[in-house]
Amino acid sequence: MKKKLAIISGITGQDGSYLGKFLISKNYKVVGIDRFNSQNQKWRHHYLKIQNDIIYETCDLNDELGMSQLFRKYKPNEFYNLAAHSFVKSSFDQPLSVIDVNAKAVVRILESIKQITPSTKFYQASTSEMFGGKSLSNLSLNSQFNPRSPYAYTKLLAHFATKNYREAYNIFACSGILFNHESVLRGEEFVTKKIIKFLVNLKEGKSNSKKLSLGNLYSKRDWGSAEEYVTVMWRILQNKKADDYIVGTGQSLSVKEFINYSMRYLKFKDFEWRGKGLNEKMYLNGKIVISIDPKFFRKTEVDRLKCNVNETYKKLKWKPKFFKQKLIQKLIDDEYLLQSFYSKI
Ligand code: NAP
Ligand code: F7E
Repeated sequence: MKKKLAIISGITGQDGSYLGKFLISKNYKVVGIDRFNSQNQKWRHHYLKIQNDIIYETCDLNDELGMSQLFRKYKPNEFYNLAAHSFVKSSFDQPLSVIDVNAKAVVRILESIKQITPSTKFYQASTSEMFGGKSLSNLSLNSQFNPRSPYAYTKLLAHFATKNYREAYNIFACSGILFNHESVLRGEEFVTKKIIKFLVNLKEGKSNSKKLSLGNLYSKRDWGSAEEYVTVMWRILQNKKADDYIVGTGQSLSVKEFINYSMRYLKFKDFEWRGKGLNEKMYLNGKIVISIDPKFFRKTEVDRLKCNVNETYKKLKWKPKFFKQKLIQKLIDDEYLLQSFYSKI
């Protein structure tokens, strides 16, 4: 039987790397879109040992001609649009370039599908950030959107464009509204990776790890596993009908709770939090190890996000295995494995 062909944009990122690995294991031919300067980002592919199984095509998502040529050349069965400016904090500093990649480029891809390969199934990486979130209740597809960053409002445009191409042109275009999902391959600017890498180094007595500065300790996130969530992206495109989906764990933790669980799993004793607001600090054996730096605060924060997991289950017949302590334990165990992998090469 002929292999299915999938194109993944954002192949060098956390999700692109895990999705590439998963689709290769499903016997797909995987074409990954990287950028000219992506070379140093291939570390994830080396770690997952997939670099020889991916056909790399270098093309910026904003390169309209280059992108449309990829559709002509490969006529993909599936296209997973994972490329994005994905860091919420820095999206405030460069809103116009965020609009280009997170919104306009998505409409161009949908146009290419419409004009060149209308049977290509399309997955759009939508996000729980679109909800904004002051809401206390669990978020579902019917919840109100209230984007609070350039990242979120550009993703919302792409989300509605995906829906519109589905309804107006009958294209198999789906959005997965995914809540935060983490892994050892997460970029180091994101809070879970920042905390876990610091604490593991601290535990191991590495000299570069004496103190960590963080922003808002009290925002709450519904954190799941990236390795698990990429399998859901694939499931979404295998369903009979194109639709939108919401994917989370139904559990949320504050940044501070995330740190406390991590400290306990790493068997740190004698740690305590003292002070309030900008003066809040964590002490270990009497010494400050975590403090607050306002430079990590967002101009407009999303205070809490929690998914209505019943909706995830109802529409996808899928339940997450990793959340709360189990997720944190995996992130820490995997951080040790990653560090040991790199110490040997
Ligand atoms: P990530 O690690 O930051 O990866 C982003 C990818 O986009 C990288 O491969 C990056 O390439 C690529 N990219 C950025 N700008 C590009 C451009 N102009 N042209 C081509 N490629 C470009 O993000 P992730 O965590 O894997 O997330 C994957 C997708 O899911 C993103 O769209 C994100 O917004 C969305 N999402 C993520 C989460 C989450 O919790 N992880 C939740 C909901 C939605 P380089 O390596 O060259 O920089
Ligand atoms: O922040 C707080 C910060 O940057 C999480 C992206 O994948 O998930 C991700 O977006 C929370 C925020 O992720 C620091 O203020 C405190 O409340 O890890 P983050 P994010 O902004 O939730 C969504 C679903 C996406 O779609 C995005 O692409 O942690 N926080 N102190 C901090 N955050 C960071 N980065 N650094 C700190 O020092």
